Amino acid sequence: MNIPISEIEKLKKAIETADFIVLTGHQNPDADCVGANLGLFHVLKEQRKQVQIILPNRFPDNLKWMPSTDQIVVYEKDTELASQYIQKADLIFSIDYNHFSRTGKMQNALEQAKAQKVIIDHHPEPDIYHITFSDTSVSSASELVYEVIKHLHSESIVNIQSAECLFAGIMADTGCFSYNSSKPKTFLNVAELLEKQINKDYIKAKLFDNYSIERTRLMGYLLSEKMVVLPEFRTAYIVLSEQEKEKFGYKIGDSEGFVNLPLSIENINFSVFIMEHEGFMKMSMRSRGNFDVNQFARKHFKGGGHKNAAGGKDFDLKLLEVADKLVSLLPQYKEELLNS
Ligand SMILES: [Mn+2]
Repeated sequence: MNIPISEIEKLKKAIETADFIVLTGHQNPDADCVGANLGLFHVLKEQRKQVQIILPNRFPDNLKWMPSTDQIVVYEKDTELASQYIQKADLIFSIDYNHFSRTGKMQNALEQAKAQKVIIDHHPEPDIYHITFSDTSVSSASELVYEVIKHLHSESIVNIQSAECLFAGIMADTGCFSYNSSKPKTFLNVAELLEKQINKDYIKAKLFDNYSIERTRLMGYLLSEKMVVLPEFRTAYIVLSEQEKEKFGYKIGDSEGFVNLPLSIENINFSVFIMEHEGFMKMSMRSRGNFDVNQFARKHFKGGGHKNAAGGKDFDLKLLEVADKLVSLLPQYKEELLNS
């Protein structure tokens, strides 16, 4: 794991001298993002630091159980207050994202802030920060935060609240330890978090067995009526319209995980989920093996992410046109898709 000691020394000093610290996450924060932020938050609190988490927009309801989520400020909701905190901060962390543009409307405020800026992230090609912890091979931002904390202090400073949040982040970003989790180190770290007496089964249930009836019915509908499988490209995709979202009482976060479903089909290496979302088309992509969806999303759909998990968007095309564009691109990747 890439934890440069020089960066640890810089961060140690920066935390010591900072009077006010702001932690931030990306737009549409997920469990890893919220868990990593809170994991660090609880440790900094333990050190009696003044610290505030600011997220660009609201996080899914099934993360509310994490200790101290009630203290998170949402920029979209409390813009004035959030801006004041950002201006006042001596130290700002970018956690689980690689560029301020990933924070939506918060971007400007962050760019103009006078604070020293630290990144702790596992996405490729991070922007330039004062202090950098970037490792694409790590399971999750939460695990990277845990490693940074251990290098700054020792694991003894991690309290149960912090451990619960970090564990949740790792569990979520690895799909319950099914991907991004082949390294023994991840399991060693998880073992240490379990030593803190966290309730693993409770966290698993909160993250994965906490869906609404509507979401479960929507999933059934998408799989039976909407999934298009293209065996010749080892690809499958699903499109979801605004109208269908309404019909199934869609709530923010409901589509979380849908993109993974087609990958459970034998020989499917590439899965895409396309959804109408607030006037544009939002895409999620997943792949198995060598097919690089980060490159694919960057090149064709104004997006990016990781090699096997990425997102994209389109502001011009209609829902079915995005699907057509996707299908039209597949022949040039045929070789890669078949050998992925
Ligand atoms: Mn993450």
